[in-house]
Amino acid sequence: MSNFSYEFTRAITRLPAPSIVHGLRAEDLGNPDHDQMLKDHAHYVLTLKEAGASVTELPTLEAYPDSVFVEDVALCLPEVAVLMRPGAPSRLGEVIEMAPVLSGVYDQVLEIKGPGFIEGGDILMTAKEILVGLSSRTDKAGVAELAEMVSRWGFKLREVTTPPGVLHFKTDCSLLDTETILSTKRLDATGCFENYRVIHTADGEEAAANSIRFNHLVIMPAGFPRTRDLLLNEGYEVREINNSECARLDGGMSCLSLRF
Ligand code: CIR
Repeated sequence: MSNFSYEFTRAITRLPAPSIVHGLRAEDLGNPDHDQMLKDHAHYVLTLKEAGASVTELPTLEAYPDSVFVEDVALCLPEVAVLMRPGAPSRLGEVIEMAPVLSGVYDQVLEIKGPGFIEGGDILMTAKEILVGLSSRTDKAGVAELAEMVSRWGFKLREVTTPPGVLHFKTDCSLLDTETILSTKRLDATGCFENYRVIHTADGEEAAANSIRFNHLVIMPAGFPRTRDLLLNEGYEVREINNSECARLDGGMSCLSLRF
């Protein structure tokens, strides 16, 4: 039986626009270098293909600086795609751009209508449930609307919290296999992963938590050798991608694709 939480056939990505220099960020660490980001993005897409993905590569959207972070605008379940309602006002228009793309792939595309807000970066699908972290971008009303919507396919949704100062729930965790989560210690300390096996990122390597499992590969940001070695010792097959530019905008591996 296939496992919908990390076995996928398709991914959607979007090329970073030159306007990426205006992307949102919690802290000013300097502007990302667009040329470097294009190289990293090409490597990311190639690695998704190595993992077995058929990748739909969308063109740049200059009007939306953060549009490379496609994960936040939709939730792609096996049966249905749900368009999100980003809590960042500058990102609302990205949803309208993604709608026709998903309609071309899915028989059914639903949308979060509000008044609540919810972003894909706050949603972690596991084999048994959908975890959604409240954050500065995702509120209770957004979670409730999604919970009601997906209950019709039998999905169980659990509302959890994101530690203060962390942009999205998945900034601090990722799914490694049906029972294993890679998490920062600060997120795990909230108790949200009690029913899972948890591997902690190495101290000082918290940014490694935003990785993805796509079929046989774990795709993680480069530069976190102790966490990489932990994963290798656990038997995971790992690929590392330079993430220096996305990191300036609080982005990591999960944000850069929709996977289904
Ligand atoms: C933002 O603040 O919305 C973007 N600069 C980064 C979004 C990262 N997305 C994600 O973690 N899923």
